[in-house]
Amino acid sequence: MNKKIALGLAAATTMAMAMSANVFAEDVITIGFAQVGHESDWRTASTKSCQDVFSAENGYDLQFVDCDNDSAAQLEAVRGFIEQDVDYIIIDPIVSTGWDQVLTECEDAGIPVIIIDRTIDDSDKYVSWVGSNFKTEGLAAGEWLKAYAAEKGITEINALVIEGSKGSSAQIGRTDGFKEIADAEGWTILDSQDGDFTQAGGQEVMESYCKSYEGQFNVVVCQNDNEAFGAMDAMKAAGVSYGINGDVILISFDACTAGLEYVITGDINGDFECNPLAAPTVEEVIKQLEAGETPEKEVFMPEHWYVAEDILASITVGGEEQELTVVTQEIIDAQY
Ligand code: GZL
Repeated sequence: MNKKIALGLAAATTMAMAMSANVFAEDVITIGFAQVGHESDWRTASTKSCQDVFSAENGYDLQFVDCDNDSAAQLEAVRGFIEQDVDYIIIDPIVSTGWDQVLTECEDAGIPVIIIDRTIDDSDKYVSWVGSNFKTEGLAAGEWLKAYAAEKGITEINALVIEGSKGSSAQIGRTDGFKEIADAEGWTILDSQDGDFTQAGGQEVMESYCKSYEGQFNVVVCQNDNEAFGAMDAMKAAGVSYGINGDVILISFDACTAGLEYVITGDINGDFECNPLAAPTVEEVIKQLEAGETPEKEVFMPEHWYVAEDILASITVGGEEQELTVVTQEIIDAQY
């Protein structure tokens, strides 16, 4: 082959590769994801769900920011995504307020925003929210405790609550839901403090509770499993027994794998699931938008109410009968 033809072919090949790369670049959907942080097993599963779905192999360029439970950093991350001119922004809002200004900036930049998990309560400038009803989770925990106490012949409830990160919709909803049942049933909530959804936070608050309320409480409500792990360590150190064979009924939320392992052993009496695996549903929302369709404004994740003992089949939450699930190894093996 003469030199001129060879050079021409090489140039054409280079052009074709550049075009295919360019075509690939245009086909890639860029997503900015401002995640709460890395405070819990639940959060780890939530992050993994997004990273698995929005991968390069699946045609995405995921710009991930771990905001380390810092609201100012989260707003800054979102503004960074606007500057990068990403195609979509996903936010799991650390707290539920202070969002309208930055969401207006996203709207002005023509970038659709999808909220996952926690809610934003002071703006509706987003396309969809995919998450859980936290008040329902709190109501379910209260309704379960009411039925469980009746079944066990427990007539007096003196509860201590270890709340999640103050101002998060998960903390607000679970607190309000459980308190609604407590007030209706005349239970006493001796104290309710912020454990920040961490194991260290749960342990610190429970250590303080064991000193301040020694011998006065028979229920501990932890607003996530990692707080429950810390609370168990603190109660053990203080000589307080808990679980199905203990003096204290222990209630938790999230139902992560490690949490359910404590349910099957009877250390946690009831664990109210909050499903972190939102990414496949978020991808469906993005595909609808790519196709010019209008997604649902709210999409609720499926959840289960897990218990250690097979003594109650169901509870009634908000007038609706809801099944209770006794934890098995098979359930644990399939959990997130
Ligand atoms: C609730 C989620 C909460 C989990 C915690 O949907 O935002 O934050 O319950 C996590 O484990 O830290």
